[in-house]
Amino acid sequence: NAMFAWQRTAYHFQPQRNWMNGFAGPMYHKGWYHIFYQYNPYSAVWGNITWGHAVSRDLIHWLILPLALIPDNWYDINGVWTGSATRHPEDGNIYMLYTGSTGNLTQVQNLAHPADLADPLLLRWVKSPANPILLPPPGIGPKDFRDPTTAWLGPDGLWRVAIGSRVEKLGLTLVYKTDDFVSYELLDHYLHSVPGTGMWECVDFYPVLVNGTKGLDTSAVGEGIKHVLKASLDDTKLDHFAVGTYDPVKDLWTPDDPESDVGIGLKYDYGRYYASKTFYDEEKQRRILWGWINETDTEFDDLKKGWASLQTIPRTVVLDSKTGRDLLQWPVEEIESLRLNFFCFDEVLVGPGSVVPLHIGSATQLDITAEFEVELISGKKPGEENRCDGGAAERSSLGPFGILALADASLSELTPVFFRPVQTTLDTVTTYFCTDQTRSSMAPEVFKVVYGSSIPVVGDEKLEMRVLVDHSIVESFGQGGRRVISSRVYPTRAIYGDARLFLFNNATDVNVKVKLKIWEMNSAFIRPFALDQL
Ligand code: DQQ
Repeated sequence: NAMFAWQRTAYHFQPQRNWMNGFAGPMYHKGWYHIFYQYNPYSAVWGNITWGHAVSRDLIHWLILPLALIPDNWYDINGVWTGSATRHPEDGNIYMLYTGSTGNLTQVQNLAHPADLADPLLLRWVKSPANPILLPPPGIGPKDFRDPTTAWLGPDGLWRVAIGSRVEKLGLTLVYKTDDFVSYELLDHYLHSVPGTGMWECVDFYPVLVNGTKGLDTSAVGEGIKHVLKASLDDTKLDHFAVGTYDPVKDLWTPDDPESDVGIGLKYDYGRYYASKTFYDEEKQRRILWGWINETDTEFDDLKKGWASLQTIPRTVVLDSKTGRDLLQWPVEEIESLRLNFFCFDEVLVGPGSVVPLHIGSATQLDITAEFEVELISGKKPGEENRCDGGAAERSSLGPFGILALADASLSELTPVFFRPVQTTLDTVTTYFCTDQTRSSMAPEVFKVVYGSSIPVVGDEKLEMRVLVDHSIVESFGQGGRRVISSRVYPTRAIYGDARLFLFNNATDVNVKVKLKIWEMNSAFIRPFALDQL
């Protein structure tokens, strides 16, 4: 539909038409990255959930393959829902576990295998004759039992699979043991649970190095390793995580900081982001994270345009060794292969209350890195403060300042990504990292909110952000990815050649000096693959 063509992204993953939600079963196989996605083949709204399938050599350019799993058995007739892949280290077999929604909407777990492991594209999938392999256990509601994780191997030689659930408002993770992925034993305790958090969807559980940037195989345990537990909360529609310690003998995970437990502490992304999933990329020894960016316009618009939602740029994820409690998410290095024209600004001075245009031509496809140096204007003293809530227009002593992405020349549309340092006591400053969508679109019925969070600034770190702009997506990484905000915006004027980039400083008492590196980004190749070309 040409009417909404400018909302299509150029280098984020999205099918050509129809509805998509979260990823399932990402993995690397014989030179190809595979992703599967929740897909409605018939409409731009959720329903008829089927597994779309795409492959890539580099996580950037994708060939969209035929549907991998369709709802065609009683145990998944209402939908082939989210699942995860496990590769057996000995026989190389791939065990794909997924949730099926049955005719009466009961959630059951099922198993599938590639029909031919020698096929690098894994085109055909076979469902196990043993399906369903798990039914909701006693005490668990039939609609509260979904999204099996990648399995990890325990010290007793048995595999563990975690499945998210709840008992009333107690959000929790069940653990099953298996040696063949067909018969399972439910443990008599939860891996973890948090009161008041409700249903845990798309649970993810994986090890991270305390010191180091390499990713770890999902089964890794031992010295110098922590474990991340993530749940997508049905109640908040956000992905919450915490870093903690896993006891592989007792199969218990404990958060390092109970005050900042799963669901009441940190989030992967403070913008529009849900149903994420990681996998271990053995090829490059890194853990890769993807999340789903749902629309924030109306269902009516989605039906008109004939498609809905996208995926984030794949990000590596590691523990932040400086704080020990945060994660650092960063766009995979392969994204840099899309960089075209380069613009470098050594030191742009942005005085209090000013906006500075950056003359870089069209600003719809960009990779921006910006470093901010803040200088108190002599004689001034930092004053009364607030946080993200007031957006980019509310002035305070030390902020906000940042960039205006997807802005038109007259600044009638703009999406500010900014820092707001706040003097909390005489010698403490708390900094907030935010994206203000309130003026991102002249269209009436789209989300107009300010996203954000406080962001730790450690030692003598400069304030720095990286922002990926892609037509209707602004994906922002603060302090090396310690905080991330994905924003879905719908400019009507700041499109194609009319989109501009500016710097702004709405602080009253500081000058800001900005160092920038900006690349115009090429489009990625993301197309259906004509199999008759094989
Ligand atoms: N969506 C899937 C479920 C999952 C939810 C169904 C997350 O498996 O719990 O499409 O958005």
